[in-house]
Amino acid sequence: MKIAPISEELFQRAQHSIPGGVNSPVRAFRAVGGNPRFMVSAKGPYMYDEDGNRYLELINSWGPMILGHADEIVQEAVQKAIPNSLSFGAPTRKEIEIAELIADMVPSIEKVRMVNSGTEATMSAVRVARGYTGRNKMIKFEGCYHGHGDSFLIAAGSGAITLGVPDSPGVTKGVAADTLTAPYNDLEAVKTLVEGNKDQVAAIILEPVAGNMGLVLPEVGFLQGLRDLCTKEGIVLIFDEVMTGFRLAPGGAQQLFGVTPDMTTLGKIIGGGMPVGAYGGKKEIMNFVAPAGPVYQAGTLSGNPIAMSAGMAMLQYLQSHPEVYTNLERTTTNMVNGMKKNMQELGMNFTINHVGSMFSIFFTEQPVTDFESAKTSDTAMFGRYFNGMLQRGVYLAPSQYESLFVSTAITDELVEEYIKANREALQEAVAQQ
Ligand code: HOZ
Repeated sequence: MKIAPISEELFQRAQHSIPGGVNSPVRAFRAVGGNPRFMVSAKGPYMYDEDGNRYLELINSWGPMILGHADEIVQEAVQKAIPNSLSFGAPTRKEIEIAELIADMVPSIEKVRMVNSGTEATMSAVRVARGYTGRNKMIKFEGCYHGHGDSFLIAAGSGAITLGVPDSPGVTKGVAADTLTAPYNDLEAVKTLVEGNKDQVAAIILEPVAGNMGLVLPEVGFLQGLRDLCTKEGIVLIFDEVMTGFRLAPGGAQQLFGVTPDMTTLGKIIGGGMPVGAYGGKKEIMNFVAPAGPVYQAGTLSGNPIAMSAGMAMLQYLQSHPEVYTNLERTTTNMVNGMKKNMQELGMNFTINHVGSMFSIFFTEQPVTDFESAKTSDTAMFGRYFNGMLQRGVYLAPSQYESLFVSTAITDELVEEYIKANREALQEAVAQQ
């Protein structure tokens, strides 16, 4: 049984100086009840909190820690870079090297601009698509989350759904009018929107595997259908691969599914745990970005030397170790199979969505293919299950509407421990019904 009085005290204290006590909403545990744990360190598969509790963890900083925490390869690269100053605000060789590496790994990217977060990447990519096409509107999908830029906070996933504010106050009517939304996996709905807004749609943006309404996979033909539609209508197709980039394959979901967008946004793994994002794509589009072209975008800390060193070490490792992806797939499949067996034995309603090293459990009997079906999950059950896992030393995403991420630090023994904790936590959650 994990008790956490120091974390509780810190959370109370944090309320006075930080909105809601946290710097990113999902961390506040509001959707699952209880108080967030305040972390002090992490190594390999474990995080350690202020109270001395250890957690086997499945969020991995929401994706970046694909090699587990405090991986030596990334840490050494950072340590080597630190003595040369933390920031220059002037170009470096490392920025060229990482741009070349990204272009080599990600099928759609010929040129790339480094930024500081996934949010910056998506905001900038849509601006470039608008500048390039001379059109204003954008299509996004219900339950997809592309960071907190104004135009994305319409029918948004992640913390926005978790807190019940998918359409955030503070977004002007004008911005909202330029954001059109369609259900995920509904190609016909997208065609109707495009038809009804002829020559006005600059971009279609989506997570090629959605990870912010829980994990939702693209149905066969959906990505290719969008690709064909965008080509026909002169619309810029943007894959938001902030979560899936370098995670589902060295070249991301676009490599896994064999569909190449016009632009791609990246984050998380690309920084090896440092705050990095990037957007890139075809040369003819990226040449619209200042100073090559007229679409303005800039950043004092963009291409930061420490962040570039961490990212470079991470990406080089992943490119030269393709077995990472087969090993992660095997580990995750074992976890998923163990969970399915547990839930079948308990006679529970469930759907588990899984691809590569990402998965989500939904407590519903129906397949989860979009935001509407994701919402049929029993979120009260999820909250009890989450807390049962936490008490058994397993840290999951504190919301139904997130994906879990497996790292290479999860060994076969840890898979067994995880499945055992899963069984006990489910039994408890069912008994508390
Ligand atoms: N919205 C992020 C995951 N989809 C959560 C980020 C965080 O709380 O760190």
